[in-house]
Amino acid sequence: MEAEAETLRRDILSKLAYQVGGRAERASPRDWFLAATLATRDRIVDRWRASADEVVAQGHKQVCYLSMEFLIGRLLSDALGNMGLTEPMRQALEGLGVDLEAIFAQEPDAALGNGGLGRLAACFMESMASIGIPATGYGIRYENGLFRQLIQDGRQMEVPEDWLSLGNPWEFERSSLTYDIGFGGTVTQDDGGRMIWHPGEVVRAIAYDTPVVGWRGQWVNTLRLWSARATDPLHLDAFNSGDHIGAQISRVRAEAISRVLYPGDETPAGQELRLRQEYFFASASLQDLIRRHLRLHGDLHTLPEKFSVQLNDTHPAIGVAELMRLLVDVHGMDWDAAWEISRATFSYTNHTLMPEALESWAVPMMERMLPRNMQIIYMINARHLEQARAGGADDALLSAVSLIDEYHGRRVRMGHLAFVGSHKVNGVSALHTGLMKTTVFAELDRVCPGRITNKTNGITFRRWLMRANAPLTKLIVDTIGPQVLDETERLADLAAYARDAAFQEAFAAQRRTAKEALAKMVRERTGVVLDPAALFDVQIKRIHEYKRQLLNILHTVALYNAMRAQPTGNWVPRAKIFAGKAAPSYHQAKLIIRLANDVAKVINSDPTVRGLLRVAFIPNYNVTAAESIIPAADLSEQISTAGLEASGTGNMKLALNGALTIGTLDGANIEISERVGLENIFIFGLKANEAGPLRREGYNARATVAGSDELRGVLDAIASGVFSPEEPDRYRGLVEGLLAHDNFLVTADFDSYVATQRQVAQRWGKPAEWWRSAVLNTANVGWFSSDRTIREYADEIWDLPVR
Ligand code: GPQ
Repeated sequence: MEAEAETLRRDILSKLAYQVGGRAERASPRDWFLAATLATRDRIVDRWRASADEVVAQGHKQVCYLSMEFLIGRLLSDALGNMGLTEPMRQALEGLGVDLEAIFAQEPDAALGNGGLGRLAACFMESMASIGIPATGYGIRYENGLFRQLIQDGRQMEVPEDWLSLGNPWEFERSSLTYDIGFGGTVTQDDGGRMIWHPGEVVRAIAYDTPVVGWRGQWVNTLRLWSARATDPLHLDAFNSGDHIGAQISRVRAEAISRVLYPGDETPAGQELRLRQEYFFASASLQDLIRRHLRLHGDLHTLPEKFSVQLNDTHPAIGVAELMRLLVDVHGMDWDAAWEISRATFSYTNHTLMPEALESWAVPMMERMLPRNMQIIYMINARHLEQARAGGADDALLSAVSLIDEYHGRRVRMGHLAFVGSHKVNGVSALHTGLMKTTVFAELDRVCPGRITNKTNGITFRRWLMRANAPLTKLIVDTIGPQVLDETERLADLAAYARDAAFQEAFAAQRRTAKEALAKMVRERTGVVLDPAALFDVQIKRIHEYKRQLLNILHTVALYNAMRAQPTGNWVPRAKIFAGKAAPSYHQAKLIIRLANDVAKVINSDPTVRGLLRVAFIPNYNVTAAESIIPAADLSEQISTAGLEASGTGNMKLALNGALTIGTLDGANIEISERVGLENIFIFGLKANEAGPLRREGYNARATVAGSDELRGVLDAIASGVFSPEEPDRYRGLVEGLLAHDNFLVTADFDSYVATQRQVAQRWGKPAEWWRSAVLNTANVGWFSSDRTIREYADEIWDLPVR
């Protein structure tokens, strides 16, 4: 260890001098971060090469994970932890008078994703490296990731995040690894009948590689992100004749492709850019796949034996048509062979059933932007429909399974394209997969039976327990031994200590420390003072109507009303903690953020409830913030309308860290409840088989409200301006909307939610019972490791032996 720290120290100084160009006496924390990261990266690179060499030597099958989003967050602490270098690095920096935690804090949070879908991709990358599955994550190197959220006067403001502005020490630019991506133009046929596409515009994709090191540093995979460049960046004539901006127009147009994560798609221009992004990264990744396969194995007919391509949602689904184009048009394969190879290579993960989130592209736009791919889609569809008809499908069934939606102005259904082009299609929790078979993909399931399979999501315990919560990890290791670090199912051994008073005390003490740290962070960021002894009631996730932050706010107001009516009652002190971003164009979600902040302002300044109730909205929720909030949460809010949350993964992180869940029987909550036991989780509300029909048939909120004094009191307070005295009507529309069409059944579940929250408070009042349940949560969620999820993908989808 000492020797390791000493070599690290020397390497850091050398990096500082020769790569960062700094001097130890004058180095800024940022300089130290760069030098320390470069020294760490060197140690990963050797194993990276060894992993790559082994793949070549052994001819291993490999995974390509195609995802528009990789919400990776900070990497240094993760890489050091997996390499077993955290302590040597701490010592090395100490010897230089530098604090490791301060260096960690220098790293920008790489937010190349929006939420759960992107974070899942990041957890999967880490698990594949940890298990030793050869894999490449393919995505886009956005110059600006997810926006930074500011809360100003209670409202969300978005400012661009520039994670690359000070350089990214993790990545390697591969300037010679480039592919040309065409757009527009025309299609002709040559004498031999081959189709030739003459694009009207060509954009170049350049690879940037980041190593992804697994647990114990045994295996290293690659995250390969594409950046867009113009092939002809400057029209020199125009520039020299004075048109300095016009001369660069093609560069600006090309580079827009990798400029921002999820550009607004409200406008036709926005939709076009989004489709350009999707095709750009799918085409570059598949061209790279073909090059790699040919180099290693020579013959494209063996592609599915050597590579599996996982489509993370429909964002890369255009890849189905693109691989056909590459195989047939570029590599001269016949259609049927190409189709068989393509389908055996692809599989598709669906992450939502919500109709507005299912992608479809207008046929005229596709024809204009991707004329050859559109022809191929027609060809795929013709054969698919022919097969379905031969299997006995009638016209109604044919129109339901067609890749073209003829009812909404001719659109390509990307979910259908992904489904038809894949050999397996998976949902992300048992409930979600079941609903896929009875709702969105019911007809496709009839026509292509046996394709749908479940793969319940998971999370990497390295980041979400070992790194985010080192003190709890230490307690666990001290109690049940270090094997748990390698076999997460061993957590079950903790169950024996659930009633042990000394263990409970240690568990609670650890949590107390985490809560003090969070209280400090909340105070610094919001000015709100939280009492670490209060019950920390936490809802952290994207702000979305179906996730029902509104229901939580209504409960907050109900508590406030009740406390004010009876200030000397026997109340459990609570801190309601919210965090999350709303899509910039999602007005209703932004209004909910504003309401949470307005409610916080009034409650936090009311002396009647001081010491009883506090509300905080933590701005700019991201992976880094999650790492400090999760270890401090007592109660985890997972309260989506049943049937609408595909899985959830925050629910797993919070339970793993010992929070009790209050939740609906939705997504993975169901599987969590089966594992932790119904006595250790608070389940409430309508079930999916009740909520679904109610939403479809039309639910009458007014009748419910008329029957609940408590709910009426809450809605009246909000509608009449109690929380917006400077603008009393601010939330009148919101409340009236809820009464007129409560799409997400907030009012329907209100009474049940409030009653269940009372049970939460009662349990909190009996610490021995609360901590027993908390320990049993940690003990029983070992199955939700993304290592388990990835092993299931490897076994049942990728046909890939796990070593
Ligand atoms: N999810 Cl469709 C996203 O984060 N973004 C999306 O665009 C879609 C889904 C989430 C989903 O809402 C969660 O329930 C899942 O746990 C998560 O994907 C990962 O599967």
